[in-house]
Amino acid sequence: MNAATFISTDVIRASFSAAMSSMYRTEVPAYGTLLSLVAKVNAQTLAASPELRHRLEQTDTLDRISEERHGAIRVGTPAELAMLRRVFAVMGMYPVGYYDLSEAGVPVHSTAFRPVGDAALKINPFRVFTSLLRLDLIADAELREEARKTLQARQIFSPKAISLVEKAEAQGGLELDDAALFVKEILATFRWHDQASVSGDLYRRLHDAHRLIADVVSFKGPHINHLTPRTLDIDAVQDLMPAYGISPKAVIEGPPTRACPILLRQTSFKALEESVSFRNAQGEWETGSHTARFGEIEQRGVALTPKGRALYDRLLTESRKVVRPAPDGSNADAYIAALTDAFKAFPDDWDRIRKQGLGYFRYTPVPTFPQSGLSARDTCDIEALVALGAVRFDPIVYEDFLPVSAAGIFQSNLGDDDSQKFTASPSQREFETDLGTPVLDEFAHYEGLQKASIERCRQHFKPVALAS
Ligand code: OOG
Ligand code: NI
Repeated sequence: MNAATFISTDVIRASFSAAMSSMYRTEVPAYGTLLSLVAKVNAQTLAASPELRHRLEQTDTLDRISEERHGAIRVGTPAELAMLRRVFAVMGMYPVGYYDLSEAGVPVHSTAFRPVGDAALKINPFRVFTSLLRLDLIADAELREEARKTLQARQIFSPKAISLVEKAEAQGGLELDDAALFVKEILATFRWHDQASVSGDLYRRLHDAHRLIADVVSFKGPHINHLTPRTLDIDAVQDLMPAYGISPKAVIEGPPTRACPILLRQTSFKALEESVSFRNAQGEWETGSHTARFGEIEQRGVALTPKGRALYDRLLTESRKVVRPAPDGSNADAYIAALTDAFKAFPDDWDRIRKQGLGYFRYTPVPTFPQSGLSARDTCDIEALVALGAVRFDPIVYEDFLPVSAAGIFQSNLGDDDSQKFTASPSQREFETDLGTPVLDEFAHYEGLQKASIERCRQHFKPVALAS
């Protein structure tokens, strides 16, 4: 087998992301509307801010934005999760981070499969937030057993999909025809099924335990539940959504509006009520409904260091002590005011964020800088290089998720009446055992990117300094 004829994992991922987007546009037309709105706002934002355009061009990240999105799926068993890990690896996507959603009243824990490393991210940063249902959080033992049996009985991957994953692993890649078939077969795993695989009665009991349990257990497969394009101005999209016939949730999750965006801001529109059918005791189909699929948009900012993240978490908690956002949006203005007020304590210019060690940055040599004037000492000191104007710095984009925001998104889709509570019970160890591998530590990853960029700057100037 000739490795040279294998299709790159980045190309398979880009092709899968495009296929997923086109499928979801057909399944949920409002997603298509959202895509056009985001494209329009992004173009306007770039036209109005040459500085932002320049930064994106300089860092070679302008092109990826129009193609950028994340999706979310929820699976029911450790075996399904472990197989997904193998599926995503064929597309160059690896599990990063652990998210415990139980503390937010959602009986799942999660990771994000995504490309790692600069080159792969630039080509296509497609990510999939992947949750595993925690049956251990269902209190009713009988119902738990029924749910377990139902999940055990299903096979969410086609035999062809499985054999292509095995082939990719054995050969070290896939050739063109196999790669195309792989995309098609895996896409089918995530499509919507309007015929439930459980009876209406079981569906209702699962639904009463938690709406999300019904969503995971009742269907043939883990339908994609949303796809999220990336916008450069989330406030503008939020304001324009109603004019496009889409009604957004009341508040944007995450940090408030800022000159220098940090982490992640997200908003969504409510899940659709969709018609589904269930088999009754006589084996006939009965019509019912299910709400699961929704739309979301996000704006990404700088990745924060542990110190920056601790400050973010503290300020968010402080603001929520003043006002907690009500699911019906009734106190949205008061919440936004409290949030904005709390975040006055977070520096809002890139240099202070950088100097105080709150965010991660990528350093690049300024090509026009005359190298001859540098002393050996300057070239070893990144601060000196920055001060001299020999090196520029750009924020490293946050590629991951935020558990509190994820919980807000989950909640807004569960409806205002869902008050089930679980005790926080993170269990990263079990999750990683089920997954079959540890998840990557996001901080270590960003730190590595920053360090490598500093090293490249040093190398760039070093030979000249030594010669002088
Ligand atoms: C996932 C919710 C989390 C995000 O953007 O934070 C998420 C889900 O609803 O399954 O996608
Ligand atoms: Ni999402």
